[in-house]
Amino acid sequence: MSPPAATFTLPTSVAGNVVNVKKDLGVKAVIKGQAKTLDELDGKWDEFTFNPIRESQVSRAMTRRYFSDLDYYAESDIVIVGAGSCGLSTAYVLAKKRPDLKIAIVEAGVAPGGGAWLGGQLFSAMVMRKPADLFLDDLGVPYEDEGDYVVVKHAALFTSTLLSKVLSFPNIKLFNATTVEDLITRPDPTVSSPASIRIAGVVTNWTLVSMHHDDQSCMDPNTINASLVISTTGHDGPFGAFSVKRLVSMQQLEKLGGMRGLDMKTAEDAIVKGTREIVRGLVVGGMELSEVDGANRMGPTFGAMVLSGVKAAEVALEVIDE
Ligand code: 48N
Repeated sequence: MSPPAATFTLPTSVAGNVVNVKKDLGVKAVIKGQAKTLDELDGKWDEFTFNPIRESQVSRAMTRRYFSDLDYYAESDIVIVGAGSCGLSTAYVLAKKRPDLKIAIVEAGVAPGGGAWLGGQLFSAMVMRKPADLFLDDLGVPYEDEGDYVVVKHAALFTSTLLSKVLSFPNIKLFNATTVEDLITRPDPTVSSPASIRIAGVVTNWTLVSMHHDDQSCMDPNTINASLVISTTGHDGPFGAFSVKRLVSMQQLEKLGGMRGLDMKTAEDAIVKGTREIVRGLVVGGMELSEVDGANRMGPTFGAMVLSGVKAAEVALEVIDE
């Protein structure tokens, strides 16, 4: 399922020079004499030239697609907040299981991936304790088997593979450089206490705008309505643990549990087992959860992130149709 294709016509000035124009979104213009394979370009650099383009075509190619996506995902089935290892793992499992669902991922950073581009202390290798190797097998990421755990030779190999698979799904759109700066709420009719809410989407803004609300007024946000929000915003960073902190300020959570000291064995089991729907319409996973339950941190091992993502996807499919 993809947003409706943007339609536009090629300016006649270019069409005249084009040997073969295919009237589709990815209009391919073949100019006489160009190579047909990469190897054929060898030694032809003197007569080489790019196909013609007007700057307005580049601008329209970007803006029409972006705003068509923004319009299409304004009503999403699921919004995932945070494209770190947990959020991306959740997206991967959901998109595979339910190609019918419209899934928007909102990531504050320009670069998605969160803390999973490096192993620990800026080292490259990434450790995952079994059975998280099952996720790597499903993803097709090679690793060295060390018995009770496996080692991916570079964390970026894992994250780039996961990211490329997630971005290839037609029912997923990543809005990066975009921050969730609030939650859309509704009274929760299924709970007696009047103050109870259910989450019905997210409030977003360009991240650079979100970071300057103190020095510019009235930079109002945008919104995405969704049946379910999955928050995986991590335990630190400028926006870390966003949703659970917002639930405390909305008196939906009494207080933050506060992440405990490092204890790999305790932490990883707790994060995976604790992944759940915190309030109706909001599932929390990954290290953001440690701020709710006061779970220990696990440091430089990532098995709990991917399996928390697997569990968050399972919980989401259980509750989304409620
Ligand atoms: O990688 P993170 O920070 O979070 P997780 O939970 O996916 O993975 C955590 C993991 O990297 C660890 O911290 C490891 C295991 N270490 C543990 C330890 O003990 O130290 O990704 C969260 C993403 C980031 O990319 C943020 O930019 C993004 O969420 N984010 C947001 N995006 C949109 N709107 C927001 N409000 C927001 N807040 C954070």
